Amino acid sequence: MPEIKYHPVHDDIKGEQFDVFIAGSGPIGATYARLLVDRGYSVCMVDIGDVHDGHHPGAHLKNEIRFQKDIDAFVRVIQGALSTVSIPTSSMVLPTLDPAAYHVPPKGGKDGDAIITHGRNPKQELFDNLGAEAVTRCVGGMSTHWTCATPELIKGVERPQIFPSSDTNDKEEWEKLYKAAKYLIGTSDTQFNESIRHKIVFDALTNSKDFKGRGVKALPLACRRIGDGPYVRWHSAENIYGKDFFVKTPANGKGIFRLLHSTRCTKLYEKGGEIQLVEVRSLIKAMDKKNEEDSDFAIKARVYVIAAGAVATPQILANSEFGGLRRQETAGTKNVLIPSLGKYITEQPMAFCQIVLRQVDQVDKSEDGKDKDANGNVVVRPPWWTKAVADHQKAFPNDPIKMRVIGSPYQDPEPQVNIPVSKEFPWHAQIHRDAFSYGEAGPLVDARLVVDLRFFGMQHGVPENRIIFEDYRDTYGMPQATFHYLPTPDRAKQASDMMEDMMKAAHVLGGYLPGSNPQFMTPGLALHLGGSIRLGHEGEKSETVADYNSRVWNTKNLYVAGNGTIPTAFAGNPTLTSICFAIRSASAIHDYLKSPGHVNVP
Ligand code: FAD
Ligand code: G3F
Repeated sequence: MPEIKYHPVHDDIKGEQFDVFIAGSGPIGATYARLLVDRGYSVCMVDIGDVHDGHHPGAHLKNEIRFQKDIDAFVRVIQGALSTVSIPTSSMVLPTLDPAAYHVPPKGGKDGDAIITHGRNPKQELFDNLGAEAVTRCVGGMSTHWTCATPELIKGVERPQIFPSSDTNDKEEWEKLYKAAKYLIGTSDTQFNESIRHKIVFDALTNSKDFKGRGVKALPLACRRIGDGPYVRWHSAENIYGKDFFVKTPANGKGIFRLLHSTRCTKLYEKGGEIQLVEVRSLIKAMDKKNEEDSDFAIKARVYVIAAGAVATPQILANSEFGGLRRQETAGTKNVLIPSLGKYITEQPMAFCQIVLRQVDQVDKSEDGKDKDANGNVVVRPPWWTKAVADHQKAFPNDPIKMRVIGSPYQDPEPQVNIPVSKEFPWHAQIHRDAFSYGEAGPLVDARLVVDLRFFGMQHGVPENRIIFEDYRDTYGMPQATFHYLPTPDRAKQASDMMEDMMKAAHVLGGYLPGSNPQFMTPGLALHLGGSIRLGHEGEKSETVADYNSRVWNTKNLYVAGNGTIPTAFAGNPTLTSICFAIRSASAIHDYLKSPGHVNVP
């Protein structure tokens, strides 16, 4: 182990030994921090990214009024936040470039000479890439701009088994974990109940022949409506940290918390299965070339948690030479600490389209003065609906759509409907309105009438599907990630069935928005990469990275966290389940730290 000198970026942490070190400040790192600091431990967290808002570290950016009034404007925020992981240089050949201009061969020179800028990767092939897989680097991670969909994974179809030999224990454990996770992130499925569009979509699907009995329900979302008005507070890592978490002097009984932003977790040093210390780099200090050497320093802790997302977590472990490097694979992985690092990855195939609602003319009384549905049947509208329409008509008598106006005090909340995963239909459907890096409604139609259909399929882990790290470096100086990923034939067939199902749902609701016809999205766009640091049971050591407490096999004090830990095929959004694993793991860390030989907490 090389000698690393302690280097004080912040004087008060010079040479200090923390109980717990955490890499990554997203919702999963936040879960560990909150639970361990609340139990009295000292925690040092580093994040490679910057803080957007010093008063509210890790806050959801969509809470800005501007985006609540115009959700489409948020598309640019998401696009700005995401950095694509691996872009094949062969996709960048420009045949029409001026012949005299500098032509770089698509594969670069020798591997070591390749210039990696913004994810361009000479080792990445087009055909087996996860071309849209991306990372976010900022305090709060992806939760600063996520959709907040927080469903449970479905037992028997997607959910991993923590206790495979006892159904009862397994069920009880998951109930306990999901309850705690929902509390921490603040999930609810009632915040869009009083939305005309939500009810139109919900009723149309529930009453249709294809979706009756499919368990159509409100999409569980981590958010709260502000009063009974049109605006919503979206939750993020900020809510997990909780109030007054970043104060220097902790409340009685609570531990110390230090966050070093713009600080890269570079490498862990291990001896005899025990992590001795972690090397980190202050990226701010390193910006001045003359300080570069001084910008690397060490942090010492009793326990190390790597929660840097499903790509950067294995990347840090690979940079520590624990496994996952192409060089090691070529040499044979027998002697590496984590032979399965980055293998068996999963990602969700994704189908998408947008429709323009058909039924909106029925939002108010028809000409004979009675409320009627699309088939002309008389229906009784709930009082909040009739009041909303009456208020709207009073304020906007000339609006041809008898519905509340988006962006006005009469704003109608968006639809947030979910068709959950089942054995027969193994995909997760969101029929809603949300911003992503695509799917802007555009000015051609009244945005009130547009509904997004996002269907997420699943893939199980196979060893050939993997993320592997090269010797050359990405923009942040870490080993460049390459994907080798193809859907298996059975799951490919399921994706095709899922597309058909989405088209049926679209047909129930309206007509396709021109330009947003049914399509498969570039693999990786779901941003639900799983399996890169997967959990397993004693008998599964050779195909997994860590046990069900998230402790890396053959180590005493190294834990991994995030969606990469989920070992099963899943279609639902994974973050809630990753929070569950973090809760379970934080509890195991507490047991470890309070055991003899470790710090004693009350
Ligand atoms: P991240 O949120 O990715 O955080 C990882 C952190 O690690 C980052 O802050 C990063 O800066 C830091 N980091 C990386 N490398 C290093 C390093 N070397 N050293 C130090 N720090 C490092 N999921 C859902 O379940 N439901 C949704 O509705 C949903 N919607 C989404 C919508 C969008 C637009 C996007 C982009 C994602 C969405 N996701 C959703 C995914 C969700 O945001 C992630 O699952 C979740 O944020 C993962 O949490 P995490 O803490 O593991 O990782
Ligand atoms: C995903 O990462 C989220 O989980 C979804 F909820 C979201 O709608 C989607 O991205 C957008 O493509």
